[in-house]
Amino acid sequence: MLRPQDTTTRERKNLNGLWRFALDPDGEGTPAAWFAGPLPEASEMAVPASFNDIAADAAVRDYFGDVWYQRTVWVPRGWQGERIVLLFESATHRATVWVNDTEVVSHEGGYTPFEADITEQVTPGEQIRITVRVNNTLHWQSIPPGVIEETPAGPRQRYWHDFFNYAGIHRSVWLYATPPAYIADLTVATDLDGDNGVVSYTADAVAQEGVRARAVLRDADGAEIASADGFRGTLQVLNVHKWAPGDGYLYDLELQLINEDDVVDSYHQSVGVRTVKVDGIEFLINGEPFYFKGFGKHEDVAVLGKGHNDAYLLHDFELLKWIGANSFRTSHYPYAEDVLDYADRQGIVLIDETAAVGLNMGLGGGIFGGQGYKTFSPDTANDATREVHAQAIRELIARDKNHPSVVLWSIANEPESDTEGAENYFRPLFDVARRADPTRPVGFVNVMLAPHGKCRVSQFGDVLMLNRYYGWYVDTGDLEAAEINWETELRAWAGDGKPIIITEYGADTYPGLHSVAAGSPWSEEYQVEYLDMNHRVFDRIDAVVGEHVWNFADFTTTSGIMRVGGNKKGAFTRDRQPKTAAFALRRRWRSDL
Ligand code: GCB
Repeated sequence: MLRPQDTTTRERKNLNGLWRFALDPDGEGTPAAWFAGPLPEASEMAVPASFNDIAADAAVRDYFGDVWYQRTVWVPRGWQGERIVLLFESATHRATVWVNDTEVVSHEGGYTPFEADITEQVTPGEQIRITVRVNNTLHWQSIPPGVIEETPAGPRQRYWHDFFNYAGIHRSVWLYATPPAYIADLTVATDLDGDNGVVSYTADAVAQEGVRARAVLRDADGAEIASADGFRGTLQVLNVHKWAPGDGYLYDLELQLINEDDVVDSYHQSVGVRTVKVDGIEFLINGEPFYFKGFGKHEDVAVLGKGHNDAYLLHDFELLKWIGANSFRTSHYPYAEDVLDYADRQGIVLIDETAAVGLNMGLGGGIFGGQGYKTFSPDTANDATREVHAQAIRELIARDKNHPSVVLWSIANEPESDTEGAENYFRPLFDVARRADPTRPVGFVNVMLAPHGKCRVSQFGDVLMLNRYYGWYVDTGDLEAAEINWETELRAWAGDGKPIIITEYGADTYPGLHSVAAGSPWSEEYQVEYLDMNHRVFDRIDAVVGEHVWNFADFTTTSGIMRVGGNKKGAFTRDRQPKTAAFALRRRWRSDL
């Protein structure tokens, strides 16, 4: 699936704005066919946004089940004879879509796009009604998982990940038109050959008889530098300007479908020419050792929840630049595609993660209240869950494969990984990722409960990604003990001979809480001492090739005795003001100051 764009042969219409909206707590909408007419008793809802925090109403905030979105739209009258498609960049966690009275598509998974060819359902120049049933319930066969538990006060949604279950239509919705013969997919891979670059491409087209393909590569100034004929080919880039961390130089690859001498479809793909390789304990970008400096982030802001917002996108990247970060992880789900496009242009490096988070009843019991479930079993995370997980990996890679910023796939965050069930669950998932993308390393993020010697899944990864909280969840307030214990564990991992990225380390910090007493958890001073201790350990171990502080900014979670208005491990507050630790990180990461 290609992202909609305007080209000489394509046109798109953005459907963001206010949609009609209704909760459906009694599940009436489907049997009563709410899609067949105006939504009954509808209010209005912003798209893109999470619906949870828009209303000042706990019943909306904590709602789970079906919600309905609806709007009408005029199909542009110039689209006669075109193929017309309706695309959602995401709907969390699943959706079914109707155009007028006809169901056109259903999709599982809250963070990847889906589309429907609606050419047969619409007439250019006429109005259509689009109705979407979004469902945000988490269960054992969803990624991420959850359960509905009966309580004396009624059913409650429980889940085991540490961020609020924001839901709704979080990203743009598009109506777009292509010619009937169209480019359906395009994959690029790049390599370096001395001073020159190599761009290989493969295109799929739904083509009419006699249509041929042509690829044209232009530099950032628009000058044509190479071209090739065919649905697959290789282009040489003399004296290539490489894509590199901090230098988001992009070429433009235009793929054309040509009938006789007419270009019948044209699609543009930006291309960053770079290589990624793991070699021993090194993580190489363009053959040079790369050290990850940055954060695990979240898509999480006031009012919008997980709704994409361009102003926050730019501001967050400005703060990354200010603090000297060169990378982040899309913890714990695929982010909006605008984020990846911008990272490409800014030369920010990404670890791209699926939404497989919370597959760990050890943590569920320990931190978020006793659950009494077994993670992997026929009744809990099972073969059907794994198939949903596999599909989530395929959809992530299909969407993000052409982004030079993405250098590593993370197929899960902190799953149970010290049992036979975990090993059997994960082994085939690594194969799924490698088949979908043979060009990038693959890993998963290991949890403290599965330390070196116990973890049975890290053997499958090209890179070790570790989340560790020595000095926070263990050795709380005792950074001397934490330093010894952390170094001991890390040295054991270093013995595996793979690069290690510390994908999380962090301490909750209440902004404005200060203490002159060393070792005072929650204070701004303790966050700095805690980070300093970690950095001393990392700097002593060669295999450590990266440090991602948890988290870039404070974020919303479910309520609980471990959380004070959310998770407070941000270097920045939720409204992006720096804590003392932000200045300390800036001093460590910015060599130019
Ligand atoms: C973790 C999780 C992350 C949590 C974090 C914490 O290990 O990966 O989702 O928010 O710990 O702060 O406890």
